[in-house]
Amino acid sequence: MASVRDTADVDTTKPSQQPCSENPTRSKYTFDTEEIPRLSCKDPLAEKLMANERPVVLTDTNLVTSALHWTIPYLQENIGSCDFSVYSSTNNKFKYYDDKKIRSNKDFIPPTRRTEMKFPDFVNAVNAAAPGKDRLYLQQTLNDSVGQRIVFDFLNFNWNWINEQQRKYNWGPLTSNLLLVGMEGNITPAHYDEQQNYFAQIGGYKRCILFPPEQFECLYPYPVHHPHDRQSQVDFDNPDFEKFPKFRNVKAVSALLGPGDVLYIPMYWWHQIESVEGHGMTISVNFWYKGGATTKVEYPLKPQQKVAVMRNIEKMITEALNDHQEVAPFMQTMVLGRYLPTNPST
Ligand code: QVW
Ligand code: ZN
Repeated sequence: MASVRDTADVDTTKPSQQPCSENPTRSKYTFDTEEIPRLSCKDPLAEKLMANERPVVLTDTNLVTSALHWTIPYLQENIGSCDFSVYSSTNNKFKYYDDKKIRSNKDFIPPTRRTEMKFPDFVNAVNAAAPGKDRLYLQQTLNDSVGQRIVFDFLNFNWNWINEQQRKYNWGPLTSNLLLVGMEGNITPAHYDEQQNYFAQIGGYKRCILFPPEQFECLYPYPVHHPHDRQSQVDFDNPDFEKFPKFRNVKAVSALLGPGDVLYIPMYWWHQIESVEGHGMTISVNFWYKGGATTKVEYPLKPQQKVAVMRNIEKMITEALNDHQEVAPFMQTMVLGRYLPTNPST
């Protein structure tokens, strides 16, 4: 359903900061959105934002300058004949699920299918795509089995800069670089990761919508044992406000990423990432790092630390009871009439 804001006037008095103009629809969603600052990585404000685990778009890191000549034909020519993980979806959403958690959730139907294919086969399948047909999204960890030209470009990423960030913010090791090649219109729905992320855009444009960890209650993540753990249960296109009333209170920050831009997605920050239509396929590489070890705990805990504590307690209860069905009544017994009124609706 169209909202009033869909037709909201765009302020034309200020020059647009955006590298490309999306269609006039300012927000197709039910919530308000503020722009994430776009700054030089040398700007003290950018450093302050990162030190405080706030998102920021860095425009001049040169992190992936060595890869800005990557196009679909260039990758096809040079990436080699190794297999790539490609997800297919019957709609535009690619909601992540944990294979390991399907066993104990027998009635779970995966919303996407994963296949392994060579890069040229992926390109052919993309070219054969049509309305009503499956969409595809390549999501493959970069490893040394790719062609030598790609390895060369990878080695010429601005490791100096990113290693310096890792040291400055006391992060753990780099765990992986995921290569993401997506069709226009593909959406990775809202979720949070338990890693720090420098998200680098190489080709095409992505709209990144973020929410801070304190909006946990408004975003209704699936139970920890569910294959969709860490994902929001809310369908942003058609939110069920009866089931998820606090989704009315969410407030987002967002950024439009173009080639060369790097978005810092702090650990535990919710993010939904959308490949913008009308600008071709999207190519991105992320840099996932383990969070820093907490040396001295200070109170009150930060919202993201509380999320971590909740996850651990939820896991302990689920494991101790050894039956998902028992978790809700157990937690009710623990709190109702003790920490909360007996009738949860009062
Ligand atoms: C996207 C993301 C990525 C989002 C997908 C990783 C599988 C992340 O980098 O570009 O579609 O969520 O954290
Ligand atoms: Zn993510």
